[in-house]
Amino acid sequence: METYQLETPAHMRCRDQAGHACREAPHPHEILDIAIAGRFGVEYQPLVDVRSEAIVGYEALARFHRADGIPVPPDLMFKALHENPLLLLHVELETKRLQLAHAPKAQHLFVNLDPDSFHIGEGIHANLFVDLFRHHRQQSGQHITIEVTENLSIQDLERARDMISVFKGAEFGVALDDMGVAGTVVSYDTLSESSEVKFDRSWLSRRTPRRIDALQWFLGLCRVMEVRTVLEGIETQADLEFARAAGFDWVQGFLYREHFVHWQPTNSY
Ligand SMILES: [Ca+2]
Ligand SMILES: [Ca+2]
Repeated sequence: METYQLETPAHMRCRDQAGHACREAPHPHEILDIAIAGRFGVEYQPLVDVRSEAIVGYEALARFHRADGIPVPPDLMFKALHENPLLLLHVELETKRLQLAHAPKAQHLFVNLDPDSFHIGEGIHANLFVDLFRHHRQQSGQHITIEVTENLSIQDLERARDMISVFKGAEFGVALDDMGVAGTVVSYDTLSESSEVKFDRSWLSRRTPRRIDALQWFLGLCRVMEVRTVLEGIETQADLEFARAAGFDWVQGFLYREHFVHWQPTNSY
């Protein structure tokens, strides 16, 4: 399949007068069209080692757009898909296949997986997602880490714990995503089965002495438990210096925008 890698073209950007991306909930027929016609792409954001500043891997993020090329925010798309489990499964499988197939060459590939999708993908003998990721690992030799998606409800926590155990058992990495926001899945059990914890950008924006103390305590715990720490939302050199001084292992964010990799099917709009 023909591919190109570039920033979102101007005609595909949907912005209001203040320059923010549009936040209109997509109509059901748009959701169906996006899902069936495969109007989705991938944005790969580099994960960077704080000490060497080398790119050690990428996080694959799903991107969706309508037939006219206007992007649909992924959170709104997934919210709508949650009301249609089979459609959710279809979109998750198709987007993960693309994310694996077009992944930049790097030691690590991080993919996001919703515990609900994982649950729907459960078969009699195997799970569709475990099979998909295992196949890619065998073909590419790439180390795959599953990011446990943020903003889980209480009911989701049980499913998240199941998912973490299955992937850990199949020798995949597991990253707890968005440490710092409410509803996080972090506990002693989940931490002991994880390879990474990803701290959200609120640790950069709200730096009270109490929060810095709490951060140091948590980073120390991660070190003791041999869990790698990642700080997201790095935008400036000062953010990077903060991450370095705090002792994070890896960072991610718009400071590395020029190294983002985009994949989009050429004929999807
Ligand atoms: Ca993520
Ligand atoms: Ca995140």
